Amino acid sequence: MPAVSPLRNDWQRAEIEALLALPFTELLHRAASVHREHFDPAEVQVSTLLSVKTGGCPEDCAYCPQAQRYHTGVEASKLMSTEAVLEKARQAKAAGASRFCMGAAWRSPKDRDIPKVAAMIREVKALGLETCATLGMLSGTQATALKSAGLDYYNHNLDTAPEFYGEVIHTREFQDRLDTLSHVRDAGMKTCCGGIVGMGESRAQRAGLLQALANLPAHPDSVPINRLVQVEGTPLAGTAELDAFEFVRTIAAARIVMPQSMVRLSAGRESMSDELQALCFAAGANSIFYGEKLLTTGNPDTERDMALFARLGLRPMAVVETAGTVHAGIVEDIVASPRSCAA
Ligand code: SAM
Ligand code: DTB
Ligand code: SF4
Repeated sequence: MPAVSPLRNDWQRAEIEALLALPFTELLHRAASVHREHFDPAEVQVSTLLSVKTGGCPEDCAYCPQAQRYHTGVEASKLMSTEAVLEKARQAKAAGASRFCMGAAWRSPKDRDIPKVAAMIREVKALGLETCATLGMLSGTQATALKSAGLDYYNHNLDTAPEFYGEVIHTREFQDRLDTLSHVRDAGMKTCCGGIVGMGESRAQRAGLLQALANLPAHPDSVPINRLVQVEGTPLAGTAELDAFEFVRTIAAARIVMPQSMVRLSAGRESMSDELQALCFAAGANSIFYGEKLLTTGNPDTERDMALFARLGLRPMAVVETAGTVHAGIVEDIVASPRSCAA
């Protein structure tokens, strides 16, 4: 067996299904071993989210409380001012976040929105935070403009397996997502790309999501695994809840198929016990969203997270400035060997 797991982008569905079907402790052991090849398992990257433009979205994503067409009680608001965003970013930094992610409930930004978002990015970056944005579909020109403003990461999820996608979203195609990701990579930004589980998909379809992520031209730098937050008024409210061990299995398989990526334990943490979160960290999750709110729904409060880190002996990953670029502390060797696959 090689000392370090090779980076592959030729994963077969059956291989990932076989991982998901391993005895639980064997799967965790394998994932934990892969985790240690590239990371200090005591370090967790910490990102804070802010909804800079909430609600009123024209899309029909069946999980989303911000879609205009569902009656979820989320009120639509305009794009926040740069000063208001900066205040939140300062608070996030003071609370210990290393990355600040700005989300907008857009299908895609209008060209006239880009300079406003670019100003936010420039100023947040000047605080010494890594920057991330999630604004919907991007054109190549828009991606380049955001990169020039200093955007480090762009979050755009595949959300689910290609064959389950049509059950969840009808207003844009799976291929549109691949196209945006390709614009983001071409502009030289890092990709944050994952999905949601617990939407009624099968285990084979969870394997399909992981296969689609791992077989992208480059593994996403960051892979958010969201557990569906069921919001009253959305079509997915009332979906049978995913078994907790199945969720941990998904995290473990993500760690194995994308060994150098940050696997983020994302939405859904608020309703998870500390013990379940600990299992996720043991299975190779090494990133979280931190702060009382995600975009419109709740997240554990910072005191609870800090207490959990202390109980588990985990540390927030530091941010170090190198040659004008901000990198998470322990990823220097990864920066030197990007996650493009040899194949
Ligand atoms: N509008 C942009 C877009 O769709 O790309 C950016 C924001 S959107 C809210 C970002 C991601 O949040 C979605 O792709 C989805 O994976 C996740 N998300 C949204 N609602 C969620 C929910 N109720 N539970 C879990 N994840 C959710
Ligand atoms: C991601 O994968 N999860 C985050 C972030 N990227 C933008 C969003 C989760 C949203 C959960 C529902 C809400 O708070 O509105
Ligand atoms: Fe709109 Fe994004 Fe929500 Fe879909 S996930 S409805 S695109 S805000």
